[in-house]
Amino acid sequence: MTLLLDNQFPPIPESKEINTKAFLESVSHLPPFFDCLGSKVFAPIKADINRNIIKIKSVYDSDPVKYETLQQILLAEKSIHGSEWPKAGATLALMWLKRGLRFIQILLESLADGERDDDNPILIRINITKAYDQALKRYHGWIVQKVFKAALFAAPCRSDFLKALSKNQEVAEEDCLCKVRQFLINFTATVDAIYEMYYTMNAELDYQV
Ligand code: 0SG
Repeated sequence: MTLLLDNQFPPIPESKEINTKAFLESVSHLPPFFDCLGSKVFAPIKADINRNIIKIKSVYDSDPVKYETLQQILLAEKSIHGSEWPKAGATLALMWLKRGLRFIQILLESLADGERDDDNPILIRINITKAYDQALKRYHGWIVQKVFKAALFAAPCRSDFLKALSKNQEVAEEDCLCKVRQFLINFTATVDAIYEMYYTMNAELDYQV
């Protein structure tokens, strides 16, 4: 999988300031992963995440020194956008992207923790639903919740998902989950730091789409 096993997120420093260039490099491996999931239902999700990344990248590319860290982007945009902020620019894109990242984190944690639906142990719907309920549902109105339900039924079964995580090679489940746990260390620290930054800077919004 181009997403996980070969592309660990870098560790974050004690200051918890996240380097924008390194972050963009890490998240750039997420969209291609959707092509391994085997259904066109995931195309809008891939497009949404791609749009978030492109928006953050275009701000960064406009002045890599000024926007060296994600914190610097939020601070600068707060003064640039005035009363529109935080519903503007890369701040808005990262607000949504971090929710998708939290979804991925919870999904992987749930799989690594061995959570299963005893009635349907070959499926991962229980893991996906847990991630959705905790990371995204509160921000979605009923139409988008219906899109989620469609995506849920198109989701690959457990073995195919783990295979996709392993670059479509057959690997022992426990080996794959071991790598997932390793991946989650820096990934979770990064997502937590972004959430903390939004909380500290009062940049989190609670509306539904
Ligand atoms: C095994 C895989 C299972 C997958 C299950 C998928 C579950 C998720 C299904 C949800 C489907 C959501 C589809 C898209 C929804 C979008 O409407 C929302 C809101 O999007 C934001 O809206 C944009 O992202 C913003 O873009 S911006 O860059 O230009 O700023 C902006 O347009 C904003 C509108 O703002 S407003 O003007 O109103 O202020 N997006 C989401 O909810 C994020 C969905 C992320 C899903 C991540 C799933 C990852 C699956 C990974 C599997 C390993």
